Amino acid sequence: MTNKFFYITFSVIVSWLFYVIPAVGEIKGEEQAVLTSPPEVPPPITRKHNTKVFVKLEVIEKKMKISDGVDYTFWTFGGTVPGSFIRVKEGDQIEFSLRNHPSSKMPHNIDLHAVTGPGGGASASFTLPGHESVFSFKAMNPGLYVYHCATAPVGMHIANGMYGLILVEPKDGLPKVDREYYVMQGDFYTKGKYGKQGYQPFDMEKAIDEKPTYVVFNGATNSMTGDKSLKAKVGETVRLFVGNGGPNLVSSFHVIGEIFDKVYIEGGSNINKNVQTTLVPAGGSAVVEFKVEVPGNLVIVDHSIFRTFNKGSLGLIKVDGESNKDVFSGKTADNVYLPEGGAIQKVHDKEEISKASSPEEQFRLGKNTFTQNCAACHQPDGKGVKGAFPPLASSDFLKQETKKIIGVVKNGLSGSITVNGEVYNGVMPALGLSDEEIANVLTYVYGSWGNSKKVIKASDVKSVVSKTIEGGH
Ligand code: HEC
Ligand SMILES: [Cu+2]
Repeated sequence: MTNKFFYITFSVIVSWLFYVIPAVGEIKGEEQAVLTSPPEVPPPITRKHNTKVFVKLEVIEKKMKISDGVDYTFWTFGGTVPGSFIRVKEGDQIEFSLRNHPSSKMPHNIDLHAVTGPGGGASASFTLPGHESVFSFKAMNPGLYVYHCATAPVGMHIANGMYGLILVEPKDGLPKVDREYYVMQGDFYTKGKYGKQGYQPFDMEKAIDEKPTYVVFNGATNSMTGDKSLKAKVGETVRLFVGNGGPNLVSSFHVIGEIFDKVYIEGGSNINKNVQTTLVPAGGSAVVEFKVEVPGNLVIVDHSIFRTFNKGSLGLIKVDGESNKDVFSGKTADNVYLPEGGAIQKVHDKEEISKASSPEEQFRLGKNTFTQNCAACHQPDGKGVKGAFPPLASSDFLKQETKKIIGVVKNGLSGSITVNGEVYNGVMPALGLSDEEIANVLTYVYGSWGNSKKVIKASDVKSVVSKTIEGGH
């Protein structure tokens, strides 16, 4: 009796399995993959079935800007660094064709971390200039995967920009969001120092020593600032597909002014919630999601922070919309603070500042403020750093209305500006100085290095509207 029952149950299950298993893997029809350049991402996949997907990717070696006035020979997948974004569905059959442009000097190949098979397809895709290789694979595991060139010397091919991301969407897709962007970090090694103008060749020694000249998102400094900033509106949800091509550094990926509501750790299926900074290894990825609640600039950085301010790992997300004072008030008070004990020294300083009635006194105090707050970027001699921080010495920018210049120091500045004929497209943070300090430091700046010798009063500073402070933690 019991045996018979088991036998019947068993045969029902077996026949059900035979029915279901082929259906799961079944491939219906075929289509061309939509490929996009960073920071764009192909649209979500809406079909419910698996299909045969054709991916055609072209390797192009070409000269492009790595920074303002600095050219570099990149080796690219699809003409951009990082390479074209590829989006398929778990269970899809992918026929991959790698084409190496006839003008290339090198053979190249591709190792896709999404491939289950030897070398991720590397030897199957080894391609000489003017040739095409074809191989196919099944997207077995959902996740966000790095692909890269794996032709010797591998480090050099990756260092020249040969990497990108392929997303294998899970069976049931990803939750709907309002915006998706593609952001990939990489470290670069040039003969000349950071910002050194003109053509800069690859420096193998620096690469071996793991001492990058540039650490950037999407292949160049300022790839996502000014007009190229990513965009979002208050109330929207944003998903960043984050990758790190390396070749050497790991990224402490962080967005200043946001908390990641969700992180798909290492680009896999596990989700961490409420994350401030997520580690993205070289040759690894993460998917981060957050809702934007207040307007302003969110700053994408590698929180190994010298890389951000001195090597280029900085991007912006411009959020437009209504402010929400409940979520973030902006500065609501600027009071005198005189604790007991600290009083003697402080009272003295305060008196000095408010007492700085003479321009000479303002100049002297302003020099201190400059040394402590400005010199790190604009340099002690005011000459700045070419390609990164504009000069204040004999700056033609300073000839504009004083109101505008006060606004720069009070509220910060971003976007493209021209100073003495050089274009700068960086971010100057609002430093939270008092009106007196701003008056003094500008009196010092105007009074130095061949500038116009204007004297700025605290009341002038007070009359300039202060905007929501951006870029702070
Ligand atoms: C973290 C680096 C940094 C610090 C600190 C900094 N600046 Fe700037 N500053 C910049 C950058 C970058 C720009 C250019 C912004 C752009 O291109 O949009 C700039 C632009 C300026 C400009 C206008 C351009 C010019 O060259 O005339 C002035 C004036 C200026 N800063 C003054 C100051 C003063 C005064 C301080 C100190 C109170 C200061 N900055 C601190 C980075 C900095
Ligand atoms: Cu290559």
